[in-house]
Amino acid sequence: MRFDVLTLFPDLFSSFLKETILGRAVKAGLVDIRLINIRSFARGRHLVTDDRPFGGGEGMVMKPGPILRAVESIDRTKDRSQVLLLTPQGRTFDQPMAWELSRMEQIILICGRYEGVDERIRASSVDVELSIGDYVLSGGEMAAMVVMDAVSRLVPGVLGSEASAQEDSFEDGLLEYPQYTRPRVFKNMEVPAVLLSGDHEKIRVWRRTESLKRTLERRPDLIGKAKLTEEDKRILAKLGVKPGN
Ligand code: 9D3
Repeated sequence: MRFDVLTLFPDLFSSFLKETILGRAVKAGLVDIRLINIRSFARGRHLVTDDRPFGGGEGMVMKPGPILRAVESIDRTKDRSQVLLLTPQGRTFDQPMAWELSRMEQIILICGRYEGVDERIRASSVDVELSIGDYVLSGGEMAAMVVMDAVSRLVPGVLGSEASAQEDSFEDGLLEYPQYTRPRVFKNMEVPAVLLSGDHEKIRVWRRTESLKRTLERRPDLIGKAKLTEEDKRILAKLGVKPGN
């Protein structure tokens, strides 16, 4: 998997790439990340990358030329290659999209700054526009890191234990059950006895019940979309949820 990141602030990525699981994947040769400074494709004495919006208004807009030349400088020998624009107007990134992107060979991420990028970049150079959620960031870099993190850990071999990606919360559409480690008593709070019982079947059912309870309470919107087994439906019935709900 290869990521080409187009940004005005490549330095923002350095600790992220050094310190995370992605850094390890890069070292292991499973992921290749190239940072491309859009400014190096600007022209003129001052290497300007932004300009005032036609029609007036606050702030600055990223000029199309430098971004277009930066995209065109990338070798796209890869078969499965996509250009993503990180923008508040994009589709909200989620786990199914992360899985889809993990099947790509090359992902080109364009990080916007200022009030946004010239509209003609969308038409000429972008396959997909992505947002990471409904809040205001000051640029696309953090969003690009979020996408790279979520996608790369699904690439075979990147995660330490292969099972974990599949076991994750959101893969079955439910929130995770509560976790405990030592000490057994902390601030007068005990670890639930079932977890110390050694009865693996009882533990499995308790965890599944807690997952369902937590999802019902905190994210009722997820229950309808979740992959529920017959056992889940029995547990939900016991929790007072009517079938088909
Ligand atoms: C406050 C400015 N907004 C109204 C004029 C527009 C605006 C422009 C540029 C708001 C944010 C940004 C910068 N954000 C991103 O580039 C961005 C983003 C985000 O802000 N939220 C969630 N996902 C993303 S992906 C890229």
